[in-house]
This record gives sequence, C-alpha cells and structure tokens, in this order.
Amino acid sequence: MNKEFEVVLKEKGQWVDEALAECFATKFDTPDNIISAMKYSLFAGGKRLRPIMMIETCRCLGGDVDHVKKMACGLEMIHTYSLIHDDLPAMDDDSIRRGKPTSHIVYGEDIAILAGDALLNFAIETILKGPFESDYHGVMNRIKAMQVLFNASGINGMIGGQTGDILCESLSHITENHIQYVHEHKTGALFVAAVVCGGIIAGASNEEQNLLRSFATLFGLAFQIADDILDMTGTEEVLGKPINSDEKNHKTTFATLYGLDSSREKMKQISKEAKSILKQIDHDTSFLEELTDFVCERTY
Ligand code: GRG
Repeated sequence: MNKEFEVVLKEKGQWVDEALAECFATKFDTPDNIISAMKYSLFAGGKRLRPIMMIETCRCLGGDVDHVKKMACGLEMIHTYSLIHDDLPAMDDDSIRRGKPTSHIVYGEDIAILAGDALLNFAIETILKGPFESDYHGVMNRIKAMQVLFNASGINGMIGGQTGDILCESLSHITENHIQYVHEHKTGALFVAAVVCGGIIAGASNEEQNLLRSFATLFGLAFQIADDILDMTGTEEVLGKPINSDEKNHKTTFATLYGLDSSREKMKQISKEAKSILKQIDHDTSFLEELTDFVCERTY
C-alpha cells in the first residue's frame, strides 16, 4: 500500500473531522443523550472517504472546497446513519463498528434508531446551511447537487440497495446481477453522489458529470469487492468490525460466489476501467486515481 498516500488521506480526513466538529458547535434544544449518540458514531474513526471524494473532485475540477464543505459533512452524516441502522439487530446485528461497540450496544436500540434518524435530518439542515456560510451563489447547481445526493441516499440508491440485499437473503439462487444491483445501490450510490455533487458545485459540464458517474459506479464496485474480500481475509483488530459477517448472515458476495482469486482479478479489472474513465476528464484527476488503488489495496 502507498504509505505516502495514506498520510495524505489521513490529513484530509482530519480536515473533515474538524468541519464536522464545527457543525456541532451550536446549542441544541434536545436531551444531551441524542447528541451524544450522534457524535459517538460520527467521531468513531471512519475513513471519511465519501466527503474526501466530494471535496477532492470539486478541487480537481477547479472549484473552491469551501463551497462544498457543508455538503461533504452532510454526506458523512448520511453514511454514518446508514451504518448505525445497518448494525441494528433487525439488520446485520453487529456489535462492533469502527473498532468500537455499535450504537445500539452503547445507547440501546431505541436511541440508536433515533441517532440514525437525527443524523439524516441534521445532514439536510447542515447542507442547507452551506449557501449562507460561503460566498458561492450557484443556487441551481446547489439544488441540482442536493437532488443528486438525496436520490442516491434514498430508494433509487442506498435504501433500494439495502432492501435488495435483505430480499436476497430469502432467495435460493443469487446471480451476479443481483449482487451487482445491491453493490451499485447500497454502496456505489453514495460514492457516485460524492463525485458528481463535487463536480456540479465546481461547475462540471454534463459530459464531465457523466464521466464522474461512470467512474464512481466502478469505484464503488471495486470498493465493495475489496470489502467482501477483507470480510474473508482481514482481522477484526485492523478492520474495526467483525470478520466473516457475510457468512454469518448467509450473504452471497462476489468473493463467496467466485472465490478470492477470481474476485481479486475482477476487482483489478474494474479499477483499471475506472481509472481509464478518469483519463477522459480534462483535469488533474490523480488523487481519484490513487484513491482507486488505495481502496483495492487497503487492509481496513
Ligand atoms: C433506513 C432503516 C434504514 C437503514 C439504512 C441503507 C442502510 C441501512 C445501510 C446500507 C449501508 C451499508 C452498510 C453499506 C455498505 C457500504 C460499506 C461497506 C460501508 C463501510 O464504508 P467505509 O469502509 O466505512 O467507508 P468507514 O467506517 O471508514 O466510514
């Protein structure tokens, strides 16, 4: 793994951490417990890949990162809410996430559900604050980006994928098409939103937005195959979450369907294709290229 790039990624992650902390520097009219539960999961040590991708796509297409800061924070809140709900007993029933006990273990199921709901709503409020806190007045671009983001996190994206994933559990035969649908929606949609929204705020043309979408769809697939491989080969200590959870939940993945070697081959092929799409964008996309290599080579 490229150690230098890992350091860069950590620094960018810290920038996101600080931006997220700023969002909580306000007085809330609510019991402390819910704020504590929201912050517990949000600041548990996630890699911040999605907000970093949004910010870096905006930067590489010539935009100002301050213009996308609040939207990037909102995206990380949406991602975190999905993880809290995904870990619930009614879903994957996991007790460790980001190296710590999951929300429902610490706060109970009722507060964990509310913490997820609260993060989703706070994400929207935070994103809507963006225009008032920066000098960017591209109102239509902001509205377009929000539409892309909420479409991706809803039924046409992440929630659709999660539903498909749950329904797959009752199927006796799962095909590659099923798995691809689940991955592209449950995992890929937020990556697509990250880069397309970053691009829109930077003023990307329709053609550039389409290229970003195609890149991120493949990136998401490669990311998820890496995740499935790590579920079979990684350690709980390094991953910060239980291993063999796909087996425990009787989930068919590329790795369980085709085995580790073929899955690695498929992941490499997909990441190569993803990087070739970036080459068609007339800007310096080297960060996104290196990130693609990072997610395929990562151990966490
Ligand atoms: C609305 C009831 C309700 C539930 C939502 C949509 C959903 C539940 C869950 C889907 C979220 C999910 C688990 C997607 C899988 C993607 C994935 C592998 C996430 C882990 O991403 P990383 O590695 O995590 O970027 P960190 O912790 O680094 O942020």
